[in-house]
Amino acid sequence: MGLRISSWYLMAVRCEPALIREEHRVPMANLPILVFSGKCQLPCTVLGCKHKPHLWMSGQGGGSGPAAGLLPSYSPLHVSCMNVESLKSIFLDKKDKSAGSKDKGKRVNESLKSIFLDKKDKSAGSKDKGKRRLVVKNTRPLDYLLQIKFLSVEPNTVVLSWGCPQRLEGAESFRVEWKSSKAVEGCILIKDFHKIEIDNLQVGQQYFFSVATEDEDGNLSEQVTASVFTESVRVSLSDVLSRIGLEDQYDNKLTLSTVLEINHDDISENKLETAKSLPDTFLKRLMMLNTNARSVRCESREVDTDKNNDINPLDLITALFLCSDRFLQQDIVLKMALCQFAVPLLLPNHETREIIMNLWSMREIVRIFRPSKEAFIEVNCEERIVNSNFPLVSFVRLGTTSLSKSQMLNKLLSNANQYHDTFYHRNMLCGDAPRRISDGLVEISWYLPCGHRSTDKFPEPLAVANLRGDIRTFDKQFSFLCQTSAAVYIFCDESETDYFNNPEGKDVKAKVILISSAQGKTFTLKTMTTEPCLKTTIVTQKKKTDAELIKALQESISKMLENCPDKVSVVNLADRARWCGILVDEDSDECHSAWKNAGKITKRIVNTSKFKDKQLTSQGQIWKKLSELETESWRLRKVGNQNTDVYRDSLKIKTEELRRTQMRFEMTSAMSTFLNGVVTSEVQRCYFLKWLEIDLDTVSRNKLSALQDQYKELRQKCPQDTEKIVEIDRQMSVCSLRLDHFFRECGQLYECAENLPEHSRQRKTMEQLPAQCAQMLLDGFPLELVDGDAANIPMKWITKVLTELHNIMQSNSILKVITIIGAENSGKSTLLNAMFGARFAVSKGTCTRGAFIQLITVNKDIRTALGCDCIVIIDTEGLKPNQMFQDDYSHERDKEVASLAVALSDVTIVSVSRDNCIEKDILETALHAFTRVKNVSNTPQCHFLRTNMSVREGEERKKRDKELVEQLNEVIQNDTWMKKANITKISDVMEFDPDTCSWYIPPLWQGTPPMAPVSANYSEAVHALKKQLIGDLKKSRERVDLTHFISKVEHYWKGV
Ligand SMILES: Nc1nc2c(ncn2[C@@H]2O[C@H](COP(=O)(O)OP(=O)(O)OP(=O)(O)O)[C@@H](O)[C@H]2O)c(=O)[nH]1
Ligand SMILES: [Mg+2]
Repeated sequence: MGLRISSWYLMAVRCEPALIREEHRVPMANLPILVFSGKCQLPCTVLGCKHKPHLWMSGQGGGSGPAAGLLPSYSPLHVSCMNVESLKSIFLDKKDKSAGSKDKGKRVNESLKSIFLDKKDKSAGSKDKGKRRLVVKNTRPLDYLLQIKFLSVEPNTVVLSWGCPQRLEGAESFRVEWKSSKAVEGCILIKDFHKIEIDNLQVGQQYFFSVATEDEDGNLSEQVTASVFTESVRVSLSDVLSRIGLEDQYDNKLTLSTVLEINHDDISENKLETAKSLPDTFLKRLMMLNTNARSVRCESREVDTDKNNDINPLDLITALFLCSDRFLQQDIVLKMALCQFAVPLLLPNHETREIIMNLWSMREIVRIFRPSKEAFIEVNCEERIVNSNFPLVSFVRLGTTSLSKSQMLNKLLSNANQYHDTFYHRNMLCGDAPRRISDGLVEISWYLPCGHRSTDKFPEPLAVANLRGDIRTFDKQFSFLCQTSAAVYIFCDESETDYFNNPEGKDVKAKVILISSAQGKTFTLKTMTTEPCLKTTIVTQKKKTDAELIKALQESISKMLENCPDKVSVVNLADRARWCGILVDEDSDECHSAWKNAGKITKRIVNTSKFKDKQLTSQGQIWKKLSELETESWRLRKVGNQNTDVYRDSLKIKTEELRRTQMRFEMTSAMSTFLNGVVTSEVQRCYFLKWLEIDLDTVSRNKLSALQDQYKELRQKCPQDTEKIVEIDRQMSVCSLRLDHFFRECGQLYECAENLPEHSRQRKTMEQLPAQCAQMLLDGFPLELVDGDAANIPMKWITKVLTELHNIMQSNSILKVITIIGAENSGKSTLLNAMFGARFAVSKGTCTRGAFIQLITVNKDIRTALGCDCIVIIDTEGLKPNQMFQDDYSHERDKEVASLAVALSDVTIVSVSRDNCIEKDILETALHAFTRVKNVSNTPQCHFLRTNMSVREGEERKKRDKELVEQLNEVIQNDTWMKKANITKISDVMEFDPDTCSWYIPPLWQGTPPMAPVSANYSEAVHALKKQLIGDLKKSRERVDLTHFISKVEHYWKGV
């Protein structure tokens, strides 16, 4: 045991309790303790060492801040077995505090010397020390020293506490001594505290700990002694990671694009045979929004019945978070929230002993709900959850409990007839397996009302946190929750309440309620106060059953909600976390500077439409006009009797004139900030784009959300009122502002840049842009292929981006294409996102305009089997059956886009409709899209899809399939245009087998949103469809690479 202070350069020590960063932990053995003055609110790096130093001391020059107080003559101070609290108690001699002189430094040094008993000194039997330790004068009985308690016992560390001697008066210290069966290991004197953490112990060894009091004259009381065995198996983070095959990912983080890669599991039946397949299986299922994703266990366990060999899903999730990059973490959290799984708020890292708060990871969650006030006026709240201010209610436990806290919480938060396992609990698959790395995890979830009294458990929203593990071991997490929650509910046994006798300066803002159980049989709710002393007040009678307890909890929370509790947002929680010494996931330079850059753009936006006019000048009317001229030169709709060549020439002259005007536009400040944000390192660019996406959503949401509601309502209630529908559609287009608008601008600037002087800075930047944009596609961002507002493809730009992509892929860019077309707002984008983990925009009203592509790479192992290196997914604008006729042919856009998508695809999905009424119209429009490209492309494989529809197998299904074929034939027979094109049967335009290619996708939600998770049936259907589509791709023989794809895009777009 190395109790050793190797040098004595500590000067005037000026620590204030509030400034101690690691309040309840011991500085790890062999770590230097640096002591500074001033406040450290943020985790910091000192001398290249991150977050390790926790003590503060004024340096020779005084000053404040982490670096300021570092002693120039500092050399490592090795300390073991020393709780910061105790060190603090030594330093904080009240008399010393007021002083500030060299003398004080001396005194402290002396004090330190007397306290840290070096092992060498001990063994040498230094006369003085020997005396101090052996002379026991005035031995007092130990009745006032309560029993020693072991708060946590780990392989190398033991935390013990002892009672508070009631009869002790004045400053008296405790001498704690410990020895193994072999020898005395260490001894320490501490003051005012009754708890200590001792580390560097041997694994699986018996230790004897004794505590005695020592008065100012060095008189010792009798000792109280207790013994304990340290844990024999050391299960470290790396052990768990290597068991599940993530050992390399701790340093080399998993990324979203590797997770989305098409691999073996997508083409064959995947069997979960070893623990190493657990992460992949969990992630694949989660990406498909499978609510059973967490229930994974490897099959080999059937022979192996020892539950200790199982991996607890909470360990799996913790490991995955520790091994994923920030962007994958964000995606995991988003998908977990859609599945209504609780998400990690405080993530422990047992290796580094750091706790990380997830704020960035939660930034993408947006929820729609209806609190009582809004329910009254029948409007929804749509909010980004990290910014929402809700009361936080935390649930923790002291000791062990017979009932599952998490299961209890699930029952508490589930609406009637809609039970859902928000928190994973011990009665679920592998939920009883030992938790090796996830104790100390704090998860968060939200209860959000839908505005119906009969359904809602609580009329107001609330955030619920759940700490895994015992509060005695996870004091930091517990303290954080006590400071931030409106209420903390503590599950504990009646016999354990003594624990709260000693609050140790905890800052408790929350109302604390004990759920006190008598041997796990009955439960009583008691409010608890610790100031001035522990006092509990019973608030409920004894509850015997779970149902009774849940009712009592529900009443207790409802009452709290009625009393206007303090509210807090996740963003506020992060501020508090920093203060408590918890790291926050977005505290990195890259994230912060990206946020600042994005803010430079968004803070000047007052009106989105005006912003577009002023800052995104190259698009808008001029690009629309250019597009009209360009498409007219291919389609010749208005040529009339004119000579086509002459007509084309006249269009060309007008086009060139407009381009010249466009070129004269100056680069705007918003665009130059945007370009700075994009032309940079990959990580920084991803942060920037995500921040900008979030900020743009914030500035446009209110107006857009109301329009989307109106649009949806009109579509459902008055579909015949096309004039109004078109007007709202126009307004949505005017006020929407997304990343796509900035990339559109890039496209236009790029097309103009070739006319800029060769060495101009702007031209140079523009020339880098396509490669950055190609990398963006690889990072999982979608790219706009057809601009939905101008109904055109910026051909030069798209060509360059895809060529760059081809280069990045080192020419291994053989691709196959899956396309979706069909009824608007029928869940097409939602389906693609669930199927491939894509990020296509989804919204309540109409949303996708034009067409977007996303790239999914194929794992090297199956490239030969699948016959391609990547898959391009094309999401298209919904087909509008009753569109108003407009002069500019914009009503044709959806059909043109659909035709292009069909022509490019190997497999096409046609989403028929969620509302049966317009099914036939959609079929007709879809068939037209196939007809247009009949002669220019191969006939693609086609799947017809009805979303939001549960159809059982058997007779019902057969009947429906038959109806579909009949409808298709009917359309073909009655359609004069198709007749003219010589189409008489389905197989003339597509490959379609009604037995395998017609699909019924069950409703997305299981129950009533916002508390409804995605339904397991939806996810299963999506999974089956994905397997089928990939099987189809395998069959398709065509081998086209990106360069060829580009020419196809141009060819078909001009031809449709
Ligand atoms: N109730 C219910 N809602 C769904 C279902 N599928 C999708 N949605 C919701 O419907 C809305 C529209 O979904 P999108 O995926 O944007 O539909 P889309 O077909 O891509 O829409 P457009 O691109 O505008 O044509 C979203 O709010 C989805 O959450 C479903 O099966 N049931
Ligand atoms: Mg869509």
